[in-house]
Amino acid sequence: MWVRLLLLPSLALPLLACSESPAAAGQSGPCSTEALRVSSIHLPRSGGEAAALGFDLDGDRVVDNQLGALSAALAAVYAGWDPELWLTERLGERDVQWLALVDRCEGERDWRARLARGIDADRDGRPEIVDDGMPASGDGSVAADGVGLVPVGYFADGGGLLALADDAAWEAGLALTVAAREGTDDDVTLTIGLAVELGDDALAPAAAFLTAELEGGSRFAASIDRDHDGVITVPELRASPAVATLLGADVDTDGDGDADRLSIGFSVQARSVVTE
Ligand SMILES: [Ca+2]
Ligand SMILES: [Ca+2]
Ligand SMILES: [Ca+2]
Ligand SMILES: [Ca+2]
Repeated sequence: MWVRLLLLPSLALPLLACSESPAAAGQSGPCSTEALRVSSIHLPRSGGEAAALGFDLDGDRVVDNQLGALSAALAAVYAGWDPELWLTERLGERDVQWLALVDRCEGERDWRARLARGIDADRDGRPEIVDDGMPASGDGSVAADGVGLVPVGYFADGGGLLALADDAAWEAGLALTVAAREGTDDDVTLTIGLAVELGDDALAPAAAFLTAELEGGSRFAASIDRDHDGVITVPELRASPAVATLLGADVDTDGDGDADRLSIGFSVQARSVVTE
């Protein structure tokens, strides 16, 4: 389906934003880059869905989606935990500009996918690319081994508390893995996996969410607030045994035998966009 989408853009997507370039030696046709803007996100709602949306990012034959499982667990405990809702709203209002760039050459199975951070400083609807990481590449349905920009702080923002356009929300995730399929209309569904650090800045919205739940009488949140000051800090969150298990690194991205990053897997809807 993906091949058909990209080889017949004039039928499927009349407004495709392709930049054509001449074929290089050994390639069978012109190459193009299609820019897609992420318009909505879907995070796992259950352990089973976390497994279904995850990839094996480090080649040990175990599907990796630690943060997806954590988000599903929080959604099961807290009715108000809905980072998917808040991030999708910000993507829709274009306060968060998140782009996927897909490179293909006609007649080739090889393709590459990048996950980029954009801004639209002049608000003309055409985003400027701030950072496009390193491409994931593959010769079939899945492209792997890239570095992708991901607004992971918004994934930890279950209550919509994060300041808009927060630079600290973005991280460069390793082991970027992407699968793509054409949707029912002009949308493309991308399933994405990568390995992030989830630094203190990115985790802060989750602490703020639990502080708000603490005020609402959550016993789980009270168990995390060790000094009983009514505020859950990031160090308190990391120190909680229940949370620490799910915040432990689970993927070995540099092959030294020790897990060094946290995996996340999810899907997004994206649509062609003209970039500057
Ligand atoms: Ca694995
Ligand atoms: Ca612009
Ligand atoms: Ca505290
Ligand atoms: Ca390692």
